[in-house]
Amino acid sequence: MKIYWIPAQAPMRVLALVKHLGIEAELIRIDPVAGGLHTPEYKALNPNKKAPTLVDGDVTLFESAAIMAHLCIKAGSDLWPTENLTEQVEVLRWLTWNEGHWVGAVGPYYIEHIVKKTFNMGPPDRELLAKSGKNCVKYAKVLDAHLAGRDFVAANRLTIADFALASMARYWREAEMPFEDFANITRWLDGLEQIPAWKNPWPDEKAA
Ligand SMILES: N[C@@H](CCC(=O)N[C@@H](CS)C(=O)NCC(=O)O)C(=O)O
Repeated sequence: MKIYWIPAQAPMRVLALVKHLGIEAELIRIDPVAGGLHTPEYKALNPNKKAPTLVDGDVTLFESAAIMAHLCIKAGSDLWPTENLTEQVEVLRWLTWNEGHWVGAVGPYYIEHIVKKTFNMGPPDRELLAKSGKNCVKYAKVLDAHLAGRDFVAANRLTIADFALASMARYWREAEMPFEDFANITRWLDGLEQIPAWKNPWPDEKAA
């Protein structure tokens, strides 16, 4: 099994899961700055020219949520529930909410503060961020209310929905996301940091 990754939040979710479940995979780091996502070979695997991508025998997948589900099924892990379909629908709801709302809410902060720093793309656009607060707060209210009395997003235990929703939000302090009034979100994020594979999702240097 091969997993193509770059040091960014969507591949990070998948790498954390690989580590957490102890899955054997060849982890292939791509250099996006050197055009690694735009080669004909890579585009044949992922026409979006994004990471992550998984190749497992005849199966080639893009989209981190689908890749995480595939990995759980392979490893027999209920981080993607396959026995209890009510739980599966609950996880699916939050994965969908993530792509439909949450990524758009926290994404500007993540991109301006974290992506730009990682890839030497200059300072954050503070004008853009000033316009992003309202949308971020709108959806943070939804998530914070849901997390009241809960340690995890779905099914009362760790699922791939937690890794999906937390992958940008975990940087909330350095990315200046307006979460000060959302104690349930910050408690949930701090709780996830206790999971070793989440705290350090990246492959060892020699494997990277
Ligand atoms: N919804 C996709 C997002 C994939 C995505 O946007 N990947 C980013 C990294 S987080 C990427 O490859 N960016 C490189 C680029 O746009 O050049 C997923 O979950 O896999």
